[in-house]
Amino acid sequence: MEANLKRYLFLGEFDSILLGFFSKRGEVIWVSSLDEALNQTGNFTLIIVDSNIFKTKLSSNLRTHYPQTPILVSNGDKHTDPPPYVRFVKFEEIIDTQIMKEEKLARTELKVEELRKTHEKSKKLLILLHDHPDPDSIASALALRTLLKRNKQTAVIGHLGEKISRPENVAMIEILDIDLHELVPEDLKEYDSISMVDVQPPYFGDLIERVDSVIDHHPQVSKYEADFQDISSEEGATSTIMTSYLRSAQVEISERLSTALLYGIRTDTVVLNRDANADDIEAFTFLYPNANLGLLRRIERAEIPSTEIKCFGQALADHWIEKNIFFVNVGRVKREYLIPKMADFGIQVKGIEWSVAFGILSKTHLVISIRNVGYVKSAGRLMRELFNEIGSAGGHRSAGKAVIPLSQVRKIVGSGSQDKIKKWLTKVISVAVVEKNGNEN
Ligand SMILES: [Mn+2]
Repeated sequence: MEANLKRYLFLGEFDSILLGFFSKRGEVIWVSSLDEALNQTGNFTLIIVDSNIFKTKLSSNLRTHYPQTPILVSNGDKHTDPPPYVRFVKFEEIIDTQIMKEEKLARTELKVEELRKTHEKSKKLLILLHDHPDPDSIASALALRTLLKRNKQTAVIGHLGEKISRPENVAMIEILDIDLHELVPEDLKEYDSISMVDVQPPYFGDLIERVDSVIDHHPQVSKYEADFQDISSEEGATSTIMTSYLRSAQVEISERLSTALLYGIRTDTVVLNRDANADDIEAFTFLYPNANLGLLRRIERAEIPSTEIKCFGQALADHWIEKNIFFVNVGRVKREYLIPKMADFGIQVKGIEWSVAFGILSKTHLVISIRNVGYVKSAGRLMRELFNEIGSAGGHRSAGKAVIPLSQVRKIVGSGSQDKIKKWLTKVISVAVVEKNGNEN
């Protein structure tokens, strides 16, 4: 007998499918009584007992006779007081979960077909990101390009707005060698098809007349036209949606793309902590073995320029706490990322449930970044409710952001003085947060 041949002893009634699965793994011996089970020669890899005949006494008999063999009890309900060496396994459930997964992927493949058709005729496609591209949006764009079997020439990844500044994002672009184009509105004419990932048309106001496809995980806020729309707001990252597209279409995911998507999921869900669901975890687990963790570490360790350390110090000096909300005025900044970085910092302060950081960017806009601890999930909604009328606002459940032109701010507070802005924001945000807590309790 081969040393590594697996032998399975089945005792009781079993579905032929289950027996079939095990016979593919090794030798199956199927008996109907305990006596027969105890009369076998040789050893077994595993003993599987039918739940209908399972009794503690029966398992201890088997245990005495085959002291080295673990015992599984198939299906049936969990025993109230299971003997320590017996595992209860619902085989039907395991198979059911797998079937569901395959079914989901098969259905996703139909979507992918539709998406591919949408852009089929395009000679020059634009994959458009929001104005401040983050790892999730960049990775999703790369994934879409791969999914559509296009290259740098036939599918350009671009964004409007300013050059990206957050050190990790700059590092991601450099280390993964991603060609991200800074566009101005006139450039849009060059493209015969537009796809938006990680953002939806209303974000751009009236700037973009026609969008062919939209793939996003932010909640849908208003209606718009697009041939293909996939808004899965239950997912923690657009990268999760794109990973399922690639898997369902059986497209090979390169090391570079795996690394990018993994980083996208990591950052949007703060290492699977914020707004992550089972799909995010599944996508993460799938990508992990194929990603380059060395590159990831280099991206994440991106240094903050020493000249900017001073800004952090100055900003922190100007903080206050009102109703468990941490506020910090970052002041005038050249690079926007300092503001969300400070909001991230504030949420770590003991006893804090919300953290708000704001500052004035390139002398023209007030940028507000907000975080909450997670169980009061409505940061994006809060930002929209408060600031949508006067600027652009939105975000996830536990992280939100608003960008408001200073001209609008002046209309409300009378002047652009930082003192007045501080008072105004402290008031509107603390009132809204208290109201929200009231509603949800
Ligand atoms: Mn995202």
